[in-house]
Amino acid sequence: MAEVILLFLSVVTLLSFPTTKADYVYHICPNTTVFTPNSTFQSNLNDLLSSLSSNATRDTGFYNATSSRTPNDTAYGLFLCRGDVTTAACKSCVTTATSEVVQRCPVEKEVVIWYDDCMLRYSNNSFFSVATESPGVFMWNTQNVSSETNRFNQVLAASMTEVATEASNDSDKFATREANFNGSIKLYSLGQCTQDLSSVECNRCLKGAIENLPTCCGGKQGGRVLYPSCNVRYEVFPFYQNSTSAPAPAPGAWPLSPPSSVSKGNNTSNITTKVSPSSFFQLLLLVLCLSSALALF
Ligand SMILES: *[C@@H]1O[C@H](CO)[C@@H](O)[C@H](O)[C@H]1NC(C)=O
Ligand SMILES: *[C@@H]1O[C@H](CO)[C@@H](O)[C@H](O)[C@H]1NC(C)=O
Ligand SMILES: *[C@@H]1O[C@H](CO)[C@@H](O)[C@H](O)[C@H]1NC(C)=O
Ligand SMILES: *[C@@H]1O[C@H](CO)[C@@H](O)[C@H](O)[C@H]1NC(C)=O
Ligand SMILES: *[C@@H]1O[C@H](CO)[C@@H](O)[C@H](O)[C@H]1NC(C)=O
Ligand SMILES: *[C@@H]1O[C@H](CO)[C@@H](O)[C@H](O)[C@H]1NC(C)=O
Ligand SMILES: *[C@@H]1O[C@H](CO)[C@@H](O)[C@H](O)[C@H]1NC(C)=O
Ligand SMILES: *[C@@H]1O[C@H](CO)[C@@H](O)[C@H](O)[C@H]1NC(C)=O
Ligand SMILES: *[C@@H]1O[C@H](CO)[C@@H](O)[C@H](O)[C@H]1NC(C)=O
Ligand SMILES: *[C@@H]1O[C@H](CO)[C@@H](O)[C@H](O)[C@H]1NC(C)=O
Ligand SMILES: *[C@@H]1O[C@H](CO)[C@@H](O)[C@H](O)[C@H]1NC(C)=O
Ligand SMILES: CC(=O)N[C@H]1CO[C@H](CO)[C@@H](O)[C@@H]1O
Repeated sequence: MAEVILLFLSVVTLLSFPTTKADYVYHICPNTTVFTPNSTFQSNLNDLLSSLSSNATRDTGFYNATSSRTPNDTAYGLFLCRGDVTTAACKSCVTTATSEVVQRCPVEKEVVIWYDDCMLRYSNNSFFSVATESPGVFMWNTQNVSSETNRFNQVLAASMTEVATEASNDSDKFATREANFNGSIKLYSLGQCTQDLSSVECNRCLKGAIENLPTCCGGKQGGRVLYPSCNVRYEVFPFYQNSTSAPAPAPGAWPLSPPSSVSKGNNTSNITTKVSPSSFFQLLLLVLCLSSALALF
């Protein structure tokens, strides 16, 4: 199969207002590996999800679990909350994820679902401690960097390198960085790995994600690369809570953040070739359509 399927959709990311409902971002569950309804695997999966959900109050924001009746039908899973979210927000996000995932992926064995505040992953294959960088989801802020693009890229690259180093060595595998671009614009960067990874694996995963930023998000004011084992994001507005300052993003500086776009793909080089001007144009149309559809609600 030489064709990589690119899926496009639009999501509206809101500034981090406290909301009760978790903001869904994306999910991936190929229908190539499915289980039989009411099978042993399904029972194990149900146990796994309730175990993850009941452990969502842990203050590390991470938990991995295994559920096994017979050796062949083991379900492996984990959740990871963004490093800055409160325990209450983490619990709420994981609760939402564990209940919604069975609707979005009712019979699939290999699943990753991302929300703004957390992610949930499970599989019938053991995946703990190994950095998984595929499949990946790319998202970018549709606003362009309007001037000094080269210097913006330099500030971004420097911030991301620091984030990767710091997150790899952090006990929670999470780091953020705030950098001045100029007097009026700051760049906010974030990187995080699942906590089952070693420093070395985490660093490898983050570096791989960061290498994709120019491809997915070059020239954009914001971007994200989401992998099953790690993720990075940058924006020119604060999208995370800074633990050392009051969690009150200045709403005047940047209005509601614009829609982001998502593209999913298997392999970087193929993404590069697939995001051609024509598909980018279709993407813009789709973003516009979906944005207006979302505006109806
Ligand atoms: C899997 O998904 C593809 C594309 O969404 C679809 O064409 C195919 O019929 C699905 N296969 C099964 C077994 O559901
Ligand atoms: C997981 O499921 C897939 C597809 O059903 C199967 O090929 C694979 O062997 C399973 N893995 C394990 C460890 O049983
Ligand atoms: C699975 O179990 C549920 C409840 O036990 C039942 O309603 C459903 O018909 C079963 N499905 C299959 C495919 O056996
Ligand atoms: C995690 O979940 C398991 C299974 O539901 C439970 O036995 C365990 O006590 C939970 N741990 C915490 C810290 O809630
Ligand atoms: C588990 O899988 C192995 C080979 O994949 C098979 O020989 C064995 O019978 C299976 N056991 C059960 C309980 O299904
Ligand atoms: C961003 O730049 C691209 C190419 O330079 C252009 O096609 C697009 O319309 C610009 N987007 C915005 C929102 O200005
Ligand atoms: C900062 O950069 C932005 C975008 O390049 C530009 O619009 C703005 O005028 C700059 N501000 C200052 C004080 O240079
Ligand atoms: C982690 O910290 C140690 C010292 O505390 C340092 O030697 C090492 O280079 C750091 N690793 C990374 C990946 O930054
Ligand atoms: C948090 O904010 C303080 C002051 O506003 C700043 O000095 C610090 O660098 C910020 N920390 C991060 C991780 O962005
Ligand atoms: C969680 O992951 C670690 C590897 O990082 C593994 O050793 C441990 O057994 C896993 N815990 C469960 C309950 O599967
Ligand atoms: C990604 O592509 C590789 C070949 O380059 C293939 O083996 C793998 O199954 C693909 N993964 C997915 C999730 O499509
Ligand atoms: C997964 C996939 O489709 N990979 C393809 C990416 O593109 C190269 C050529 O550019 C192919 O050789 C790969 O098979």
